[in-house]
Amino acid sequence: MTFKQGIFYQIYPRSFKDANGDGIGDIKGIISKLDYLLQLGVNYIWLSPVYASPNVDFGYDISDYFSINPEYGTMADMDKLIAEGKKRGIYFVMDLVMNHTSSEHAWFKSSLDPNSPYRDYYFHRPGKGNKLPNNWTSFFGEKAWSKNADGTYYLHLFAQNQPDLNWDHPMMYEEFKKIILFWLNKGIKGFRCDVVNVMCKTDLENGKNRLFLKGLEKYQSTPKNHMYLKRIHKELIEPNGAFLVGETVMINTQQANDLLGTESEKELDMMFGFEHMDADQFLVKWFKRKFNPDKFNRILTKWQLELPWNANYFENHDQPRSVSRYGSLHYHKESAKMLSTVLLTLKGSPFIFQGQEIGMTNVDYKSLDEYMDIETKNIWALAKKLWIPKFYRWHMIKTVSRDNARSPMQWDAKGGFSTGKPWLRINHNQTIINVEAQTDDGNSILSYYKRLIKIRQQHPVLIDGDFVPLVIKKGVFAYHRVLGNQKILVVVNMSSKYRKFKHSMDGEILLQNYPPLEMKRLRPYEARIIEVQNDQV
Ligand code: TEU
Ligand code: CA
Repeated sequence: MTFKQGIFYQIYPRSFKDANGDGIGDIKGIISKLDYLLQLGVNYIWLSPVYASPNVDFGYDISDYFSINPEYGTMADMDKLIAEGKKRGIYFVMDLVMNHTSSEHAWFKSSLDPNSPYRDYYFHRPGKGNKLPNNWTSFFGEKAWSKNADGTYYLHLFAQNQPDLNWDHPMMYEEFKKIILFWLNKGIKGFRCDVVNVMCKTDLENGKNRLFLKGLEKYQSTPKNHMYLKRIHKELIEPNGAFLVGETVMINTQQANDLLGTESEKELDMMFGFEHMDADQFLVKWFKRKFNPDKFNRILTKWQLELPWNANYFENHDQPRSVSRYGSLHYHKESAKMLSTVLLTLKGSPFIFQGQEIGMTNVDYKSLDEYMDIETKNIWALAKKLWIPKFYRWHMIKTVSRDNARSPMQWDAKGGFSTGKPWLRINHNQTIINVEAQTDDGNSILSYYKRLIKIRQQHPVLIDGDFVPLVIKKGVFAYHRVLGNQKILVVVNMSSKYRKFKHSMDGEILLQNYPPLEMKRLRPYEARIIEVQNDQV
C-alpha cells in the first residue's frame, strides 16, 4: 500500500478516546479503537502530536521530541500502538514540528544564557531603542517578539511559548535528523510537517506593511527552506521508504508545485493547501462570508488540475466542522455524505478527521470559558482591543474556533469518550450523532463512508485516474475520473435547492445518498457516483 492508495485518518489524541477516566484521550484509548478504524477502511493514521509538551498549544509546543506526554501514556504504549496498528495493516504518520519548540524545551531554556552553545538555536535579538527588533506579527494575532529576562527579545511566529528555531544554525539539521530517524526506526511511515514552508528566514528586517502576518515575505518558502526539504527527503525519508505530508500555509499552486521538488530532488510528497479553506472568508479566517460553493469548487478544481497529487481535506483540528460550514444541519445526513463523496473521489490522498465520518458538528458552547484553545482566547482579546462589538466577537468564535473540531469524539449517546469529566465539553448532540447509533444503521453517514472507501479501493480509476471537470454552477459540482477505458462520473449538489443537471447520468450507480427515484433534478445536497459504461467513454 502506497500513500497514493491509502485512506488517511487524523487523530487528535486528546479528544479521541480516554482509557483511564481522567477526561483526556490517550494512547491506550487509540489502541482500543483500532478495530473500529480497520472496519472503517483506514490505512494510515496521522497522529497529532503526542510528544512531551506543556500543552499551551496542545502538543504543537514540544518540549521533548523523544518522549511521550505522560497524559497520553508511555513510550511502551506508543510502541504497542505502532505494533497493534501494523497487525491490522494500519500505519502511522507522526506530526513533526520543525519551525518551533516549546519554551520549555531544554534547548530554549539553555539558550537564555548568552554564552550557551544553544544561544543561536533560536532568534534572540536586542530591541531597536525601545522598539521590538522588527515589525513582524504572529499567526495568532500578536507581535512576533517577546521579552527575555535580560531585556533581549526572541522570535515566535506562533504563541509566546513557541519560540522559532534558527535553521541557519548548522546543528539544526543534525538535531532533526536524530528525531526523524528515531521515529522512522520505530516503524512509522512518514511525517506531517507542521507549517513546513515558514521554517527558514532570509533575514530579520522589517516586513512589508500588511494587515496580517507582517514579515511573511521574509520566511515563506525561502531557498534555504527548499534546500533543507530536499536534504531531508533524500537523506532520511527516501532511504526509509517513507513520505512527507506538508502543512503549507498561505501558498498558491505555483508555490505548492515548487514544494514538491523534482523527480530527482523531491521535497514534500503531498501537501495541505489552504486556498479552498480560505474561500469563505474576507482576508482572514475570522471574518467569514457566506459559503459560495462554486468558488470553493473552482479552487478545488484548480488544485486538482495544477498539482499532480494533493492531500485532500475538508476538516482538521484547526478548522470548523465541514458539515456546519459547507453543508447544512437541516440536511445533516445528506450534506455530510455529499461532502464525503467529493473528498473521497478527488484525485489525491483523502484525509478524514476524527468524527467527520459520523458528521460531527461545530460545538454548542455558551460562553468563552468553555473554550480551551489559545488562538481562540487570543483572538477574543485582540478583537476586544479593536473595539469589535461583543455580539460579533461571539459570532467569530462560534463559527471559527478550533475547538469546533477538538471537542471529544462522540462514541455513543452518553459517556463513550471517557468515564470522567472530559477536558473539553462534549457536544450535547452526541445523543443523536454518535458512532454506536450509526454502526448498525445501513443508512448512516458512517455506513456511507465505509461503502465509499470500498468503492475507492476497488476502482483504480479513483486513485490514478485523471480529474476532468465538467460542471461548476449554482452549487452543482460534476467531474469525471478517467483511466484508460475506465470512467467515473461524480455529480454533487452543494446547495439546499433542487438543481438541474443537463448531462447524461447513464451508467451504473455505484453510490448515492438518496433513494434512487428522481433522476432529472438533483435534490438538496444530492451526490452520485456513476460508473460510465465502456462504450460511452
Ligand atoms: O497550524 C498552522 C496554521 O497556520 C493554522 O492553521 C493555525 O492553526 C491558525 O489557525 C492560524 O490562524 C499548525 C497546527 O496545525 C496548529 O494546530 C498549530 O497551532 C500551529 O501549526 C503551530 O504549531
Ligand atoms: Ca486518559
